[in-house]
Formats: sequence, structure tokens, C-alpha cells
Amino acid sequence: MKLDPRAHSLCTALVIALAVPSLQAAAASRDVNLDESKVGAYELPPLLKLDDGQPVRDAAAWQGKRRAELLEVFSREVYGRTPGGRPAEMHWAVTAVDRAALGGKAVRKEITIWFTAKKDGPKMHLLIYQPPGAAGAHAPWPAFLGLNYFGNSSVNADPGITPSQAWMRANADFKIVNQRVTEGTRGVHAGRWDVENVVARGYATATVYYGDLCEDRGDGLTTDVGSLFGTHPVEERGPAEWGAIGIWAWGLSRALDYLQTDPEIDGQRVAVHGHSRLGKAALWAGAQDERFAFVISNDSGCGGAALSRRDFGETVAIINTSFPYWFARNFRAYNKREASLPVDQHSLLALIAPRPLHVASAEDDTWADPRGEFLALKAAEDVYALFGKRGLGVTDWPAVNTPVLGDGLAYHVRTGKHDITSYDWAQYLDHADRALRRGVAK
Ligand code: GTR
Repeated sequence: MKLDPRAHSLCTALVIALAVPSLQAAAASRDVNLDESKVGAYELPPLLKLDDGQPVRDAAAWQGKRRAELLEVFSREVYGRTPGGRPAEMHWAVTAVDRAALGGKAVRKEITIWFTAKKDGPKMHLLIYQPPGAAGAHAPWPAFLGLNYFGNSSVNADPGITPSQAWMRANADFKIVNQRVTEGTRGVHAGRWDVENVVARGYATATVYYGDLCEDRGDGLTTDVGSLFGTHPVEERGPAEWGAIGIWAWGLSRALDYLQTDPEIDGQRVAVHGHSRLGKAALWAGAQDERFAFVISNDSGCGGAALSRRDFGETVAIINTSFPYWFARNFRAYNKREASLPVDQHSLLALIAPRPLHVASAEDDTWADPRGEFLALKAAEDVYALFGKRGLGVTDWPAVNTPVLGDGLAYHVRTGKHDITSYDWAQYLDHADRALRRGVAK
């Protein structure tokens, strides 16, 4: 559809207002393209060429050299460097178990993980639901792991989940005004987690409140996990020092550390997933930590699965301005200069190869550039091919509600808005049945 320029800018402002109300005033005044016919030409940086110009011809050269080069670029230029792995004194305790949760349909477990020896130091709370039944009968269970936005008790109305005491981002729908919330968010994101269904399909599902790791605001960088590593205030950070996305990704790996010790969970078959900003974190976690067996990006957009060079929807300049604490300071050098980035987001997706990867978009989520998410995945196919994986098996962007479950890679775009729905979960579960089930080839 061709629109006249005035109608286009009006429509642009309207779509942004619907997608991201808090950014409406700021973003509408900036230059956001939501018109496919105005996307300019771009060239993606090569995946299969080493920094010294030598071609990458096989999986060994990719794993042995190219992978490390690209990880280094993302660490230095995009997300910032992850300053360390599992702290030596990290320890945990199972604080509650209910073997008859959700009306007997699930086992609920709560675990507190302290990152230092101190009980009053940085910590996170992990919530797990798993299918009922004695450990050993069908266990260990393959699992999904993701961070949540409004505390563990937001993922289900289950009155038994311990509510979070941590700081929460303001949200008019849930009547949160930058405060510590206890009961207020119980069950508010139950639809996004689909716990009953996931458990009924034979999977465990585990989650941590992202605010336990890094509060989603500039000041959050120096508290919690940031404090553990001496992270500097947002504008005083070294150019390659990490930001919130790096911290959230680090927390996902620490949750996996625990899951790999839980005898009822199959730690070799854990999928990491995330929506939107937490989809960016899930991809970065999956790229760095090869223990994640399956990676899922739900509407992760700019700085996630969407190509930065494609001028559609949110841009590098907009995201760095709206959220200066999410990425490394170095990333700002690419504001309006995406073509000079030594990587694009297809390189991030390729870092997940040969492990199964699922990218999902929503038709009305133009801010996240659904087509750009598909094209990044398509471009990552070259690396999957090195491992003998056929990839998506389609050349064109699939129609809405026509999921593509390929070899190693899967993609779907559904009708509707920026969200996670039971339709999305149905696709992830179908993919997981192939990717995570014991006895089924990956
Ligand atoms: C928006 C941001 C997106 C996406 C989204 C979210 O404001 O521009 O990149 O991360 O927030 O996380 O919901």
C-alpha cells in the first residue's frame, strides 16, 4: 500500500503510540521508517570469512575460529563483555516444594540462588513447574527457561508462588508505580507462560524475575549482579563494559547451573527463551553459553533477531537513546551508522548453530521488524549448512500463521500484537518435541 507522506508520518506515529506508549513522544519525533518500499539497499557482513580474509569452509573452522571472532565483536561492540562466569561461592537452597500444585497437575519448586557466600548479597529466586509423577518414572524432564517481567508470581495465578519483593518497573495496567510489589502482579502474565499446557506436554518450565539480576533502569547497573562485578554507572562505564542485557543473559546461565544439578531436570535439554528485551537477552545467553540446547526468540526486534542494517522499525540510534543502559557504550558509535557495524544480528543467530533455534514475530509488531527477523534467520542458514542442517527450507517470508519448522531452524509470524500467546507456545512445543525429547535426533 502506498501512502502519501503526511498519512505515512501520521500512521507511523500511531503505530509507535500503540506499540510503545512510553516512547510515543520521543520516538514519533524521530525518523522511523515503517514503509517497506522505503527500506534501502544494504549488504550484510560475511559470516563465512575470517577477519584475516580466509574463507570458512567447514564446521571445524567455524567452531575453532570464526565463532570466537564474532563473539568477541558482540562483546566489544554490542552487548559489552561478560566479566565472569559462575562465582566460586555461589550456592543455593530449595526453599519450597509442592508436589500437588495446580490442582495436582504439576510439581512446584522454589530455589533461592545466592551469588556470594552472603545471604544478604545478590541473589535470585528460581521458580520451577514440572510434570507430576515420581522422579525416575519419566524424569529427568527437559525444560524451558526464561526471565519474567513482573516477578515469579506473575507467571501463574497459583496462590502458592512466593511474590517478589524486588523493585518493579512502572506499569499502568498492573498499577505499579516504580515500587516494590508483593501481591499486585500475581497471574498477570499467566497467558504469556501457558504453564499448564507446557507441563501437560511433558516439559518443566523455569523462570526468574529479571529485576533480581538487574533492575530495568540506568541505576540498576550498579546494584544486584552489577555490584558483584563492580559495574560502573551507566555513563561512567568503560566503552566495552556490559549493560543490562548482558547481566540478564548472565543470570540465565546461572539458572542453568542450578538446573544442571537438579536430578529431576535434564540439564542437557534446556531451552532458553525470552520475549522482546528478554528475547535479546535469551539470544545473547544462547550465543555465549553452548550448554543451552535450544534457543527461542519471541519478538526480540532491534538488538535481538532483527537486522540492524534494514531500516525498518526501531533503529540502533533509537534503542541506544531510549535505553542507554541496555548495551555497551561502544554500540552508540553505530547510531545512524549501522553499515559500519562489523556484525549484524544474523551473526548473533549464527552463533547458536548447530543447536535448534526458533525465531517468532507478530504481524502488528512493526516496531520489531518482523520481516527483518526472518531475513536474519535466513542469512544464518549458511552456518547451519556447515553442520549439515538444511535450515528453514523456504526462501520467502512465510504468510502469517503458517509456521515453518525446518531442519535446525524454525520461524513463524502470527497475527496480532507484540506478545507471547498460546499460539506461540504451540509452535515452540512442537519444535521442542523434535529438539528436546530424549531418543529423538536433534
Ligand atoms: C521497547 C523497545 C523494544 C523492546 C520492547 C520490550 O520499548 O523499544 O526494543 O525491547 O521495549 O522489551 O517490550
